[in-house]
Amino acid sequence: MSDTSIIAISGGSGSGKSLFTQTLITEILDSGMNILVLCEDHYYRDQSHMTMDERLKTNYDHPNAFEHELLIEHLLELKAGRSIEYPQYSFTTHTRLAETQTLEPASVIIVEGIMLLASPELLPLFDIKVFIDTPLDICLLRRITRDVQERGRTLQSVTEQYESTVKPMYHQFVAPSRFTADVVVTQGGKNRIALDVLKSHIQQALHREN
Ligand code: UZR
Ligand code: MG
Repeated sequence: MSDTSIIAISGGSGSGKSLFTQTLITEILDSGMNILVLCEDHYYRDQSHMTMDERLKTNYDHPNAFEHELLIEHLLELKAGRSIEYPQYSFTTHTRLAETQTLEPASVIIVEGIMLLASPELLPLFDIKVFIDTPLDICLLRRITRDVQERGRTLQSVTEQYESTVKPMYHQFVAPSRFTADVVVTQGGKNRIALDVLKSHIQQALHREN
């Protein structure tokens, strides 16, 4: 399984990375292909040894918040044709759950997350680097809705986090990482042309395997 294609999809929080990835995957799976998606979010460091107060002060928008060493190890394992134990992370307790999910290798792997292209040690692993380029005000609006509905946050906590870490770290790490990308996508999951280009690239990679 040395011909594994790894595609990184990055961009700010709320930029539409997950939607773009899901749209791509759904369309490819419809055509019966075998493809695996990993989310960088699952690799947030476990903080069970900290108090809740300390956990709330963690900067989750910094590359060091992620256990990228483990993500690298997992990508290499999958490339070597071996399964991995995919970590599960809780955004409510800010800790890793005890159970993991066993994931089997696939010839195309999509990884999505905010710091993928801002971490030089990860870059050599990616065959295609995609950056979802969405204006920050749109990211914020999406993030408010999502964090309140899906991640159990209050409007006040979302606003505070946004000002203290999300926005400054976006400018420090995420926005400059755009320049390492092979493809920059505007309009997120609504960009039909970008979806089609990536889809046909993935389908070619899958056909080469067979
Ligand atoms: P996406 N995050 C949390 O709010 N709590 C955690 O325990 C871990 C992460 C947030 C993080 C980042 N930041 O902006 C976002 N803050 O999750 C990344 N503040 O997730 O790319 O899915 O938006
Ligand atoms: Mg997401």
